[in-house]
Amino acid sequence: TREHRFAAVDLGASSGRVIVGEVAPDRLDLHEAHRFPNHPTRVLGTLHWDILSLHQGVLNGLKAAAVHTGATLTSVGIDTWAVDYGLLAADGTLLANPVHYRDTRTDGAAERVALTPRALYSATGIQRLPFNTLYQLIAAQGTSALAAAHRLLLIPDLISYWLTGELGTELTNASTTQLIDPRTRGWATPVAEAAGIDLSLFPPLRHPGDPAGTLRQDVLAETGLTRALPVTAVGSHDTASAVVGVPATTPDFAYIATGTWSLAGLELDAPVLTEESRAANFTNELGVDGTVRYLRNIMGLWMLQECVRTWDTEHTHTGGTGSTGLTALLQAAARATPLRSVVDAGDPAFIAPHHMPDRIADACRRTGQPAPRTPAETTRCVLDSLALAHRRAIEDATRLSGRTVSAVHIVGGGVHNALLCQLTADACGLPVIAGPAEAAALGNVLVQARAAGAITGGLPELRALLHSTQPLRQYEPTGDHSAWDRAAARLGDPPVTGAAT
Ligand code: ADP
Ligand code: LRH
Repeated sequence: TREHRFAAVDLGASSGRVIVGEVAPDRLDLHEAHRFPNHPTRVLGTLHWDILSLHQGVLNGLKAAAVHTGATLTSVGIDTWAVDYGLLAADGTLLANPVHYRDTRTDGAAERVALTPRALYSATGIQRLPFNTLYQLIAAQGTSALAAAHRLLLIPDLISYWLTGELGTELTNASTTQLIDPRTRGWATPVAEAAGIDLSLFPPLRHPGDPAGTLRQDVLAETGLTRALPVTAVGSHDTASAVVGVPATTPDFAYIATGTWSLAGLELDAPVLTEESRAANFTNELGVDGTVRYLRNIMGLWMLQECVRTWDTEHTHTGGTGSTGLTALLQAAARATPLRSVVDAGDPAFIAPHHMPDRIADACRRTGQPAPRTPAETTRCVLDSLALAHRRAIEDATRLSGRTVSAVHIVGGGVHNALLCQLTADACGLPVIAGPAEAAALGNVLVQARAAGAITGGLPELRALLHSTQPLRQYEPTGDHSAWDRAAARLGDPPVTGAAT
């Protein structure tokens, strides 16, 4: 059989990458053509994405992909983090540099929506996170950029526009705006009206697998790609692509996409819009092939990244942010006292940058636990806390959806963190299947490959191909399970065994 090659552009909050996937019905090989850092930049007090440098990273990545494949790519797909956007003038000019979701301009914006939290949840199914696009747009009301805007493009749609000149709004990512009705999978017009948001800013919706234009001449010239190359819409929300990239072989699985965030939950066929679900802050984001990503956002490895950044500037931990420093830190954390102190890794108080070790220590003191003293102790606290939050999310998701789970899949950068994977297995009392780390890029490649006819089938078939081709590692639960109940109780959580029935 003939192989096809696809370029997946996958922009994460910590790094961007362009990955080439070589696909045949029984083969799936990945090659990382290019990886580049993603450094947000504060200007006049506002935290921005450095969007032009990210776009240059994409161009450099496509150039590297062209070299690697001898310019034989079949198509390109783009996924990035959710919720953020760029505003365009009528002539297509970017009116302002996109703002980072961790910027504090959205503080208090949720309180300014003229809808009750209950009405908003039953209309959109989206969890309350301060940076949902809805709240960002409310915070931006009255700014000259929004007043002048002709179009609003979510980040993957903006990159896609710069590559092709074509406008569109991809559905999986659009669902994170909190302006989509998960039952109709179309715009939640009453919500937009109540919030004073003009939905005509969004170009028409497109779906994963739809054509999204062809690379512009200037992009071809700059990247050394030779012929009019199609861009295919994929699950352009990185988490949508990562969930396609879960190598599950049975339907009763939970997933945790671990990177900057941990996104922990279940794949469902229909949204859960109950009051209990709202109170538990579960989200119903839209997935590929009509699915729903029923999950909760957990702070994820961001907490550790920010600690390492702080220690580095203070010269407390001289290992550096590179992978050697991280490996040494994780080895020390593995030897630290288990479950000495835990924090609520779902607490939005950890969203903003800066002073992460202090904020963690404060949270421990507030809950009557010893504050971690060393980088190893702090790291252990973060990983124990993430494992505990993973367990709680999976328990809550199963209870609220009436589903059962026999295994937990971990995908994303956290796959490289064996301690986190083992602690998650221990906390959940379930086997953890770890891998692939580049699940978002793989999900991106698979949706392109199916659109191009290189492979066929639904999500189970795509996942079977992942399962048979990608290296995976299984972690069995160990240790005293009740220790996790006792740790959870320190945060005020009821024992999970009781909650699950
Ligand atoms: P994102 O897509 O949000 O940018 P990733 O999925 O790339 O994030 O995950 C990044 C995280 O993965 C890092 O913060 C780090 O904690 C973890 N990670 C990556 N490589 C390693 C490694 N070699 N050892 C341990 N952890 C790693
Ligand atoms: C992960 C992610 C997550 C969103 C957050 C803003 O990269 O897309 O699903 O909640 O970024």
